Amino acid sequence: MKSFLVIVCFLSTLFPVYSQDFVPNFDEDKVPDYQLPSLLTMENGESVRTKKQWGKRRAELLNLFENEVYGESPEWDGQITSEIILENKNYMNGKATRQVVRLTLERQGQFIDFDLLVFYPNSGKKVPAFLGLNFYGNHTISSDDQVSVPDTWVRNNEAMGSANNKASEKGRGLRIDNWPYEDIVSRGYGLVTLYYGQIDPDYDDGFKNGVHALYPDEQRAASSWGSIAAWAWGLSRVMDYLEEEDWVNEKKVAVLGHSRLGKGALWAGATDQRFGMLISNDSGCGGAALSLRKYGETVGRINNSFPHWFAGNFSSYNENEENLPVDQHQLLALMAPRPLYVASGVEDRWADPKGEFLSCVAASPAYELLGKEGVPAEVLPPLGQPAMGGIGYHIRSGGHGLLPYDWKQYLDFADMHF
Ligand code: GTR
Repeated sequence: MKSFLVIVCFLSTLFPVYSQDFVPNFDEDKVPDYQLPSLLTMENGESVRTKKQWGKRRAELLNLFENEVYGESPEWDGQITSEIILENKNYMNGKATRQVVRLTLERQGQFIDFDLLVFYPNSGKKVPAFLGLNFYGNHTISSDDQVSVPDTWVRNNEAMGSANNKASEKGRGLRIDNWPYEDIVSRGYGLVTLYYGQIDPDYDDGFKNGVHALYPDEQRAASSWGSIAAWAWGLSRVMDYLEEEDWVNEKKVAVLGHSRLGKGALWAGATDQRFGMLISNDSGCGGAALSLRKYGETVGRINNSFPHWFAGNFSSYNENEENLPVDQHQLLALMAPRPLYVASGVEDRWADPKGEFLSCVAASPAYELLGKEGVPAEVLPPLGQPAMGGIGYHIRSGGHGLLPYDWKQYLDFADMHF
């Protein structure tokens, strides 16, 4: 009996059980024939040939993604105040400043706090910076206990020391490899990160908590903002703050996100053109991967597992991708002409690495129209051989994760463009 259980456990790591009625396709031969919705044809049938026409096409596409996929986020009409609650100007032997900055967003008597963990080089110059949400709290990116553990809702994860939706000291420092601030600062960049659950806790509560609570009178509709849009909206509020800061070059802020937060980073780039570079790490379905391929995670599967991530309308395309008026290459094109990097892990089949690459290829004509290079590869590049143009892409060995290899490429890509 014991050996039977061991075999079952071993097999389930090779073939994860997703749900009784969903069998993901991981077979390239079973990818259906599909035709992507046209990038450079207006809804009225006109071809897009000029920058001006692209401006109109971009607005059409943004509107479709807002209505059908992520939901429309409200305009910000509140106040943001900031307070430095921790500062060390002699961090990394004097090379860096580290801060915790609390942003308080206030709107019509409702408040929410975002705690930013900030590192920047003491160069005395305005520097480019990476901005990204983290999964388990800022304390996971700090080995000293000055950076506090979040007291808001956290996903349960034994390895990260969170249980009963509470974070704990056990997670301290465990994610420093995912956020290698020493390398980032040594190469002349700042890093700003915050815990994503402070913006919107990642569970279905009917869109009442997190930043949704700043809009208590909002009438929820099938096109209202889901959690991915809320995380993206939160990134824009951080940008509001960064625009006022002396140490950062606000034209050179790269938003980076992994997985669900990669979906959020892309939506932030689509809705807010102040971000100067966008980086999607293993974002998969609803991120960089093409939905029409139905490889790995599908629209139906993601909406069933995470009903709060997207606009309600997105679920009308469950097992009905053919009727989606947009696909994700058009989302990537909304970043143009700003530099965009998409990265995959070869074992991360759930996120459809090939679909992420093909999406970059199909987004490239928008870059070319705006005088930039798209992704400089026609077929999936070999493992560990990044293709870097206006769009960068790599597929590396290994699975789902934000790894030092990924960061090395992002830093090189930022050097190339910033
Ligand atoms: C998975 C989800 C993916 C991806 C991932 C993550 O469960 O199916 O779309 O977002 O979570 O965020 O780690």
